[in-house]
Amino acid sequence: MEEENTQDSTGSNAPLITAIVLIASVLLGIGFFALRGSKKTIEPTQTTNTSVPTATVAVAPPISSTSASPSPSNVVTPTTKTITITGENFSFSPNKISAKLGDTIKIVFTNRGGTHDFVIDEFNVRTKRISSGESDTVTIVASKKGTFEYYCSVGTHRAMGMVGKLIVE
Ligand SMILES: [Cu+2]
Repeated sequence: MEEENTQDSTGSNAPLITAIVLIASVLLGIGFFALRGSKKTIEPTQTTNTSVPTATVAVAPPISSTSASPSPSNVVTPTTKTITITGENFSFSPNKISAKLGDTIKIVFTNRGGTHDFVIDEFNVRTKRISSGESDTVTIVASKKGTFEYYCSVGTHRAMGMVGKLIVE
């Protein structure tokens, strides 16, 4: 009893029990409060962190609406065209072809003399090496603007002038 200085020294048991219950509940309350409070006060960065995902979520809808809006405005209809190119020793005919950005070009490469192929490095296009009288077809999607060289990769044919130009505009 002497050690419980904070209690009223009335001597009866009832106030003591009441005091213990009170202290217990107060301690519980304090503990609960401390737990909740510590989350808020010790880690103020959490408040900042939680606001960041909220911002990300808020940013997300504009992205989808931005990506959705170009689609209707994309009225450009890509076309598919077929171009026949003839190869011989040592040239292509025609040696210049053109396309619009986004076009799909079907190249029918026909060989009328020697062994040749048709290659455009920038579009990863390459026909088989074909002999005289044969033909092979490749498809180019003109996904970038510029002037690209097509050539024959057999021997030194490219250096001998077996080249042409694909112009995408
Ligand atoms: Cu060739």
